Amino acid sequence: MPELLQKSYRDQLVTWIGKTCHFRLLYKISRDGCSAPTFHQQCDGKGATVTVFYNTNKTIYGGYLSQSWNSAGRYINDSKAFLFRLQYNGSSNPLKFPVSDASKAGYGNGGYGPTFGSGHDIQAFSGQINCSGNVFSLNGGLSSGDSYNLNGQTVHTLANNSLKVTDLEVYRVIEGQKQDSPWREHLEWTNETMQELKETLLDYKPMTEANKSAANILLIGQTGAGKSSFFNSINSIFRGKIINRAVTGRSEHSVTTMYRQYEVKDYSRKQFLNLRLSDTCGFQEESALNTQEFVFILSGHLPDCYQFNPMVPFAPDTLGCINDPDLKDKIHCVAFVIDGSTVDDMSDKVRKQMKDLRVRMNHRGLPQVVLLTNIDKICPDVDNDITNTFTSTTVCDAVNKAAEITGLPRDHVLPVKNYECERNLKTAIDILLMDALRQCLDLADEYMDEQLYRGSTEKRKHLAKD
Ligand SMILES: Nc1nc2c(ncn2[C@@H]2O[C@H](COP(=O)(O)OP(=O)(O)O)[C@@H](O)[C@H]2O)c(=O)[nH]1
Ligand SMILES: [Mg+2]
Repeated sequence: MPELLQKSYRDQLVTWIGKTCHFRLLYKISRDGCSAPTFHQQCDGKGATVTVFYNTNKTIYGGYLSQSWNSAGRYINDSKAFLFRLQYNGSSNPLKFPVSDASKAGYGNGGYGPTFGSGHDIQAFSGQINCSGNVFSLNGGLSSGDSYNLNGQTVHTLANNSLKVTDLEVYRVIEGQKQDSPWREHLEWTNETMQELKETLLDYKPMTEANKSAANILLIGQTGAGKSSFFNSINSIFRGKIINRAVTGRSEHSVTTMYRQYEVKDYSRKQFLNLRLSDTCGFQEESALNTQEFVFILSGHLPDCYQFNPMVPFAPDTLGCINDPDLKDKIHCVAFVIDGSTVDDMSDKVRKQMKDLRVRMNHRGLPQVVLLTNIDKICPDVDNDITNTFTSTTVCDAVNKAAEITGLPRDHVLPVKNYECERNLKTAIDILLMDALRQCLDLADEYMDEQLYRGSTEKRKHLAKD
């Protein structure tokens, strides 16, 4: 059964109450039955409430108490209480009536429903009322001006002098903005979370047996999607301030023309993290990324700082080629970097390129994620405050779209916001970025584990044969 109190009336009540708050339905007679015990069971001791009557004349009226309801037969002292009318005979017509005798603002009686004022200004009902048709003929009473100042209005203009209602709702008034339920579970947006993530990444050690190894994460995607920015953002977090090591920017052609394996240094511990982020040239409309070159990257043949040359693709006899790469040289996780603001109009050509690459990766059992960037650009709420990421339906839609395009499961699509023009680091941005990186490392570890296991069983088979 839907809540009847519409947005504009909620906003009006918030204005009258005078502080940021929202409402949670506690009791509704069409849903819970119209009975005094039920009302008290669900509403006593819950703090501030609004009670709203919807009568058959389409007039909406009621009362606000900043103090809890009780069943003790006691008046409720409340200087902030008021009665109100929101709608009269079907038209919006808001009026507020402040309490004039605060000591009798409400009346808590176990045998009564919601009751306001001595006399009483509004007594909803006593005992139990059955519904006839859709109408509850409440057996209470209206008597204007006992403990509230009606400013010249009467029970007729407040409520058509009618307690024949289609519904009556009691809402709890909760301070602060409403938190919509998130579309994905997420970490808390606190400094502690940020510190914990930082330490997890600092303490990270990959599963390879080689001593000086690191997890290799390859960033691929369209030019301008935010690959270099992602590396810069991660680097900035561990640097403690915003810096731009990898060249970023939008241009016709990819700014990055070199294969770079970036290490991340932590400046507080003065050590490198055990991970490398590999930045490639972006794939573009005109020149499809050479698939063979891509496979060389995955298998660890390309040296750091290799300069791509579209005229002469990389080959095993290219100077600097790593000839016999082992697990530590290979890529352990691939992150497709996708611009969240253009995910809707990604060309068929780019989609096809991605699909082709995915075939190669799947063949190797290589884990893949999507880093969905620019989420600040698609949703003003997120732009204002990154902690809105997982309640933003726009971001949720973009995540779904990216999952559909890539064929990856939705929970492998990780929304991030890169640092681009900020002057200072921000906790929530850090959390989103580091959590995405942590998930890449988890997948990289799984892959390495699998490869090591395969390697050792093959070795054993080999030994058995000898
Ligand atoms: N607003 C916003 N801008 C971004 C984000 N990520 C990257 N950019 C900007 O997009 C442009 C291209 O990014 P870049 O990292 O060079 O893309 P690359 O070609 O994939 O390396 C730069 O001007 C960045 O500042 C993001 O999450 N939000
Ligand atoms: Mg780049």
